[in-house]
Parts: sequence; C-alpha cells; structure tokens
Amino acid sequence: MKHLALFLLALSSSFLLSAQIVFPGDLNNDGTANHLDLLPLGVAYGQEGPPRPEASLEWFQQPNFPWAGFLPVSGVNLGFVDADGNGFIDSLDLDAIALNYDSLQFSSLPPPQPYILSDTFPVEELPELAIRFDRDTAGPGETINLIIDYIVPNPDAFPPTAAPLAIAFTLEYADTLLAEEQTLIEPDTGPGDLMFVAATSNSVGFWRSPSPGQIEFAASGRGLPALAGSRTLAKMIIVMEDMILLSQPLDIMIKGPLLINTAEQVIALKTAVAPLWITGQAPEPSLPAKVQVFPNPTSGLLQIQLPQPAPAEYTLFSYTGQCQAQGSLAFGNRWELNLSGYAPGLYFLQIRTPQGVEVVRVAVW
Ligand SMILES: [Ca+2]
Ligand SMILES: [Ca+2]
Repeated sequence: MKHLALFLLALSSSFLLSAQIVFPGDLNNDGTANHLDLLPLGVAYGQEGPPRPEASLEWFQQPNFPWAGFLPVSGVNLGFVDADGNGFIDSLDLDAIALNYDSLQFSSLPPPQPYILSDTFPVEELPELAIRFDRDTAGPGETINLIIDYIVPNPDAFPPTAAPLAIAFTLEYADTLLAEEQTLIEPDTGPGDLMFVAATSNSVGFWRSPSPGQIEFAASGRGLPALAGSRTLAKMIIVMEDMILLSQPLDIMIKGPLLINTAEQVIALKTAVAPLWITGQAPEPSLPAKVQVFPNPTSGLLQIQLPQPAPAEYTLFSYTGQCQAQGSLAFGNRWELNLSGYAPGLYFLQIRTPQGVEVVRVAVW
C-alpha cells in the first residue's frame, strides 16, 4: 500500500511537472521577455507557491508545478510569474527579465499567447502619459532632459482595489537624430514603491536590447496601486547627434501604452508629447541683457542705460588705459556722463554690477 501511494505520488508529480513548462523572464507567457513582463510581476507581487524544481535563470524550457493562482484577466498561471522559481513572487524575479531580454520562445506549456487584456476599468477623466523636454530647441551634440510625467486628473475615481498599478510603453524616434549610445534613463526610484524595466539599444548587461530608435519602459507598483496619483516616472538624458544638417522636429512617439490596475484590468490612457525643434546648427548662446550707451559717438552727454537697476560702478578709460573718470550709481538704471571736455578719440567705459562686468567702446568727436 505504501509503495502504491509513493507510485501514485510520483505519477502525479510527473503529471504536474509536465503540465507546465516555463521560460524564466517571460512572466506573461507571450513568447518573449520584455518590459511587458513587469506588469504580471506587479499584479502578483508577494504571492507564494511551489518552487520550480532545478530552477535556472537560463533561457530554456523548464518543467514546473502549476501554482494554484492565476493572473485575474490574462489567466496566466502564477508559476510563470515566479521567474526565478524560488516560490516567491517579488523583485528578485526582475533579474530573469533583464537577463533574457528580447529572447523568444515557442515551446512553453500552455503555449504562449499574446498578452491581450480583455477587461477594461472605466474612467471618465483619463490619466495621461506626458513627455516633455527641459527646453524647446536643441542643436547638434547638445544634451537634453526628457521627462516622463504621469498625470491622474481625478485620483478619487479609483477604488483601492482597482487603482492604477503599472504602466508600459515604447518610445519611437528617428535613430539618426540621437546619439543613442549616450542615452541614459534615470527612473524615479526615490520613493522605492515602483519597480522599473527600461531598455534602450545601448542597454548594457541585457542579453539583447531593443532596436535603435526604440526605448521600452515599464513601471509597476509592488502589488500596491503606486500609480493612483500623479508623479514623474523617469528622466531620460538624450544627446543629439553631432551631424544634423536640417532643422526638424524631434518626433518622439509613444507606442503601445498600457496602463493596468491592481486587478489587471486595462485603464484607458491619453498621451501627449511636447514639441522639441532640432536645429541644424548649434543655436546662438542666449546673450545676457546689455548696457546701452547713446548717442555714440558723442561730443556731449552720454546716456547710459543699465539692463537692471543699480547698484553699478563705472570707470572711463582712455584708449591707452588711463582712468579718466569714475563714479557710481546708487539708484535707478540710467544716468548721464558729460564728455564735452574730453579729447576726441576712443574710450572704454567699464560698467561693474552685481551681475558682472561689461566694457563698452565709446567714441568722442
Ligand atoms: Ca513576455
Ligand atoms: Ca521568485
């Protein structure tokens, strides 16, 4: 009887093992490991189940015990979500996504299915994913900050059980405009409540990476609705190519945006991208406001107009550098200097203010 029980146990184990084959990093079992695999991790965060026998982070088919639980909308068994196979679903499972990024598989069991979420949580005022830049124009070789904001107009629209949890999207742009090897992504890891996957064509440490002209990004709460309110998700530091011949807009497009709540339901999302104009030549540095003097040349009173109010000191030098006159302005931003007794020639008027020193050439005739 004891032998029979053991035999039945062995039989059921092998049956259970053969009932599931996973690839570590394909947490949603859609056939590849990428940024979307962060979403199931967020939904199922903290759950426990049977560890995977002989678990490995390598990308090969691994027999597994199916877990009792499933993702609520996609129906993926949680055995897939425990990517490292240690029996716990937590941030350690991120490693399998990074290590196997962009790998493909066709032989999981059940077979891979597209990650299509058929259940939508209705909202009246849609959350927004907004891309902005720290400037309006950029020239060749210049560094720009791209900021990814996530805006929730009405946080009260979501019950705690169905509030926004995770977001994923791809940025696409003309790869001839950016020096992609210099792109850096700085996710907002300060609060510590979000997990991130950010992949660029220069991603170091990823087995594979997205194509040039694409950045794949995902952020997810750790089982908790960390996207229930507005926040900045990340800053990207991008560098323009050195050789840009034509002035043109930097067309960054947000592709495949997907926002889900803690119940794995889709929440519709608006997107917006601020304009950035790429100039074919480096733009002139913006000139600080200048001291104005007039009339110039003069044979009498010279009007001096400061770009900002006093205090200011002035010194008038001859062409050979001798001090001819000195004084200061205690209030206002305009005064007169009488040059009627000065020998004709070129003079230098030095104006010293808290903003700096400026020298203006003045001609007397
Ligand atoms: Ca996947
Ligand atoms: Ca795990």
